Parts: sequence; C-alpha cells; structure tokens
Amino acid sequence: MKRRILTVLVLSLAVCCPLYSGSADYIRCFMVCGPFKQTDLDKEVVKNESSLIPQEGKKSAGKEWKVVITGEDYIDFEKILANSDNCVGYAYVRIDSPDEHRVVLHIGSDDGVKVYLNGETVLMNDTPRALKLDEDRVNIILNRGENHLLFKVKDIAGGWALGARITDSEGNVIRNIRLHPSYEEYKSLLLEDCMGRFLNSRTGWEYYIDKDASVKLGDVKGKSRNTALEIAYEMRNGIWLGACKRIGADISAFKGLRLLYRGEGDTNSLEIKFEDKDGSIFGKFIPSKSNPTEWIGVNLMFDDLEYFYGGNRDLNLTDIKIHFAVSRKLGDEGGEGKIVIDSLKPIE
Ligand SMILES: [Ca+2]
Ligand SMILES: [Ca+2]
Ligand SMILES: [Ca+2]
Repeated sequence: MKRRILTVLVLSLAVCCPLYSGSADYIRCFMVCGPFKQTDLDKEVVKNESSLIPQEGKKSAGKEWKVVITGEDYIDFEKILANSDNCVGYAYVRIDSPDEHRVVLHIGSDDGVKVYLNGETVLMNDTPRALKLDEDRVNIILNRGENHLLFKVKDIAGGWALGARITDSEGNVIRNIRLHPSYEEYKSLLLEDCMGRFLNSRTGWEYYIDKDASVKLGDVKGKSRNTALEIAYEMRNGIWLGACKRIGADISAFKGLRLLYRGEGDTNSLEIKFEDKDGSIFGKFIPSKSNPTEWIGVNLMFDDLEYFYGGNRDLNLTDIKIHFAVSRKLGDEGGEGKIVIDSLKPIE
C-alpha cells in the first residue's frame, strides 16, 4: 500500500474509537479538498469541476487533495478542512464496477450538496439543513469500469458534513463494486490514530500497585516530537505495578502492534499485556531499560503472545485492554524508573 502519511487526515471519534461499527456501508474514505470561499453551488470553484479526477497530494484552486478516513457514517468537514462558514468543499471517490449497474445513491449533507457522476450533475439540493443520513436518494447508472463521483458540499453556518452510500434499489449493499480510496487501504491509519489517542489521553486508566509502590502517567516528547506516554514508577517494597485501559477498537483485522519505547532508571521487567473481555491475559516481557537516547521497537505479534492467566485460552481482539506493567523479577533491581511509550502502530 502506498501511504503518504502527511497528506492523510484521520477523523476521530470523541470518546471511543471503534474502527467501524456502523450497520450500513457508508463511504468511509474519500479524497477531499477545500475549504473554498463560495456559497453558490452552481459557480465553479475549479474550472470544469464536474469532470475533476483528483489525485492525492495534487492541488485544485490552490488547495491540496487529501485522503480522509472516518470511523463514523459521515465525514465532518469542520474537522478535516476548517472550522469555517460560507464555504464549499469537495469529496471524491472513484467507483470501479465490473458491469453497468443501476444503483441508488443515498446522501445526507450539511448544508447543500451538488453531486457529479462522470461529469454529469446527478443531484442539486441547495438547502440549509442539518446532516440526516440518506435524506436524498438518487438513481444513478454506474458505467462498466471507472466511475468518478464528486460531491460539492456547502456550509452556510454551524456544522458541515457529508454521509453517502450506494445500494441496489432494495437498499442492499452492492458487493461487487470497489471504491478508491478505500477503507481497506487506509484502515491502519484509523487504528494508528486511535492508538495515539489511547496513549495520549489520561482518562480511562486503571492503576494497580503492590504495597507502597507508585506509578504516575504523564506526557513527554516522543521520538518525532509527538506526545508520548511517560510511566514514572517507584517500586519501594512492592514487586509490581501497572496501568491499563480499554483501547475501544476492534483490532482483530491486524497481525500485531509495533511498540516504540525507551526506558531509564533501575533494571526491571516491562510487561505488555492484552486483556480481553473474558479476562484472558496474553503478553510479552521486555526490558524496562534502554540506552537513554535509544528508542526500541518491538513487534507484538498477536499469535506469538504468551498466555499468562485468566479467561479462556483465546485472545479475543475485538475489545481489549492494554496493560503496561513493571515487575521486579528474579535479578531485577526494583527501585525506580521511567518508561516512555512513543507509539503503538498496527502491523497488517
Ligand atoms: Ca461551519
Ligand atoms: Ca451548516
Ligand atoms: Ca478470551
């Protein structure tokens, strides 16, 4: 997969971050461009806009096309383009169809929307409105081969969003068409973003400590000046301590997570543990210490994790907690130390 991370934006959910749990197949990945100061949907922002075939990283009217992926049923232009009013933005997706297909395009938008398919206007609804999924339904014909679907969405004030999906005339999902860019291609970026928020938010953590040990989570600079999670601990008379949190994402589509970390202080054992809903705990021991300036990458392959205890012998990856625990094993020093978790990135 070709990934240009810098030009890819990831839309996120406020609290939790299921990769996707919607029931219908809303289009979750688009190429977008904007905002443009314009409120007349019939006025072209880009010359011959009806026939636009954008390319990621290329510009139209001075603004770059970016791939966005969303875990929700719609894209929120206020988040991905700008917190803006009296403007328009484009969203594009290519549809590859094996045959000519009569299908139904369902659209919800905030506010008005104009839709072009293969250069023709298939919908114009210039209404100030809140997002209501499937509010507009349009019968369209997909050509055999590539089809270019372009949405021009206008915002007068407040929210600015688009939700769209394609079904047959009975409302069933059509399985034999392919979308580009696609959720499948970019889903690892959605999980990457989710893991970033998992590490960088201080809410939702549970702590466990032995005797008078202590553990404190904080923010420090990571390897690429990102925010990283710092785990500062004092073992005192205890032999273990840790913190854990639900990641709130289904990670079963991935093979593992790549951990990037460094550690300083006394020598102990760092345990990365995965706990599923029935309490099965699988994990891996790694050193708590590194050369202070050195970042260590560890591939946590789900199939290679050791069964520790609890639950059944299966690790169900659809809803897990991740634990960071430090323990004083035989030969370890106890004492104190700091561990910085830079990132946990999906391995496909
Ligand atoms: Ca707005
Ligand atoms: Ca609006
Ligand atoms: Ca289990």
